[in-house]
Amino acid sequence: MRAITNNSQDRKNMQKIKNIAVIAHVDHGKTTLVDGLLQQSGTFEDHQELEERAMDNNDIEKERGITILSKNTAITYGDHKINIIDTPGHADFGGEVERVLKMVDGVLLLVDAQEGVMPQTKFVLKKAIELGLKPIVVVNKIDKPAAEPERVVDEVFDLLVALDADDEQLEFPVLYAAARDGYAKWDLSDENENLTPLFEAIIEHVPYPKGDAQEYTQAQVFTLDYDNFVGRIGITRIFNGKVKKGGEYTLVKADGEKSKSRISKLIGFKGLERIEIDEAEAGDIVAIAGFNDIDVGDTVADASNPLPLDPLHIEEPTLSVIFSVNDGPLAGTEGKHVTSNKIRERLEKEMETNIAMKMEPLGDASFKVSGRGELQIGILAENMRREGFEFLLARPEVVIKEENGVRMEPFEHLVVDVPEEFQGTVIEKLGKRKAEMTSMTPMPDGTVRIEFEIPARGLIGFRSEFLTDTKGEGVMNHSFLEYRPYTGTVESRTQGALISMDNGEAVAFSLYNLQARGVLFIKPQAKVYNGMVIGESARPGDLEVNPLKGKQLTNMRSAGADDAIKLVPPREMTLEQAMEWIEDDELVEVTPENIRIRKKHLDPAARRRAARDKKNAAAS
Ligand SMILES: Nc1nc2c(ncn2[C@@H]2O[C@H](COP(=O)(O)OP(=O)(O)OP(=O)(O)O)[C@@H](O)[C@H]2O)c(=O)[nH]1
Ligand SMILES: [Mg+2]
Repeated sequence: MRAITNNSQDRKNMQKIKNIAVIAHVDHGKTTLVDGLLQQSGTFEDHQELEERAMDNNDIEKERGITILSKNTAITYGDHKINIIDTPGHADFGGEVERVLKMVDGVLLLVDAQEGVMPQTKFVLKKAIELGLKPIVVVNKIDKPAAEPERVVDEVFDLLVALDADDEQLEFPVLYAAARDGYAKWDLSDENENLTPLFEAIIEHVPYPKGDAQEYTQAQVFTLDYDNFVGRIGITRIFNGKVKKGGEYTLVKADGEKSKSRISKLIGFKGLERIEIDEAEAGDIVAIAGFNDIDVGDTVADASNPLPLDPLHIEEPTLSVIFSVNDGPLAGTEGKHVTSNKIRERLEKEMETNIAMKMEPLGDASFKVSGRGELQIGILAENMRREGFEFLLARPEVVIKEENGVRMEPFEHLVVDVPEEFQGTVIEKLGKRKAEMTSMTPMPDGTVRIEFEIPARGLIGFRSEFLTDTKGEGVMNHSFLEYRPYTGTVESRTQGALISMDNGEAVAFSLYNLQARGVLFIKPQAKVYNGMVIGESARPGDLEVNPLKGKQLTNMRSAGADDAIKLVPPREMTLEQAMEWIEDDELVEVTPENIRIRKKHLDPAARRRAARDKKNAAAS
């Protein structure tokens, strides 16, 4: 039986909670701002040192300096508890942002005072506006010499108008900040002091959570975690009612399936720590253990009257890559987990926690993994190789949809910033990839900002070409726009591959001779095999070469002479670069120790046959 209580009376006793997400384009300073908020809230004891970008706590996040997974923390400010969710800014992890926006009542939208509104600023703000959230705009990095904070505020305003924001959303508060230096202020002429103005803005402008602690329990899982002692943990936002340690609840899955279980452990957040608690109520964010098959999107509901919340809908993946078992001659020599079963188990596990990705077994020991972009899929592959997996990756393909009998493909919004002298080349190259220019603006630092709409297919493999064409000075950013009718053939790599015709170890003498043919990917002594790609040819069309041809078999002294040979350092590609580089008839071989590129058909005769078949199929 449920006690009948006076609601307004109870509201007063409810903890004062604010739930916010920090959203922005990549690198605009979200995680750094969260550091500042953690530090200045007094959540930490004086002797506790806070690491830089403390929330980016997994290995790849630390190495690359980017946020991949959204994470939550809680701070106290005066008599308020503020739950903060730090989100990733890279477009490929947009799904992380989408799912957490439903868990908060307000957002801090950060915009770099120099870069201004970028593709992912649009994407995340659009999602926030659609959910009716009112942003607090934080113009960050105002310390940068080329900062133009006023221009940036205008850009945000124009963007909100373009996104059909309502009047209330258009009256967004604006603060000017340097997250790294730990201050925010209402007026550019104010002193640089601390983040107090931002704390106050959060308390004033973010609405209190709407739920009711006396209602039937409804909490929704937005992130999963794992603990060796208690097993799967669901991080949930409680929308109504209470959750108690030891209490029995019903877990309602997205498909409506129900199961009952007890909460074995209830965990609250405080700064970077997790603390065991006995009870939490509507409005709060807590972690729940005790449900073995808890998943993202599930509702933890009252056992006597389970009322599910809407499942989390997020945008569909736009890109897919086929993972398959390594069947090359070096298979199993470097990895621990190499079988189809192991790969399937690992991919299935990933799909449970990552609702922005999908996996489809294709039979013949291969699996189609779909996500938002090469980086998202590349990071999964990178994590797997670190765990000891070995596998092959095929060229990324966009996810094509059929709508009312029309073939549709994903389009992206692309923004490039390039020094003026390179704009001609970049526009020409993008034209070949079916991009349409939508605007061109000279920037204060002498570069030109050019915006395009481009089929996502056209972007595959473009980044490395772009960096070469702009001598590394160009900056490109893109994020998903929408599905549009299919645009026909898009130009891809023009250079052929240099293919090894033999098995063994590469010899310096022979690599030296091959350097004139193109750019090599390998060093002397690298293991090579027949059909492995060892470099990019300077010309179109593949070329079979022999990287083993040395003189050391006939003349001992040449081994010493080999050391004296001056070789150009090879082009070492990251997993994502390799994935973008390859063509349809090539694969990336990923092992814990190496990233190699190979032809799908290792045997030259089979390769020629496949090429002929493909040509005939295209002609008919
Ligand atoms: N000049 C300047 N640099 C800043 C400021 N705030 C952050 N940065 C720098 O900007 C870079 C990116 O900061 P992060 O906090 O990782 O940015 P982020 O938005 O969390 O990035 P993602 O999570 O990858 O989207 C780091 O090198 C920071 O030191 C600032 O106020 N001024
Ligand atoms: Mg970050």
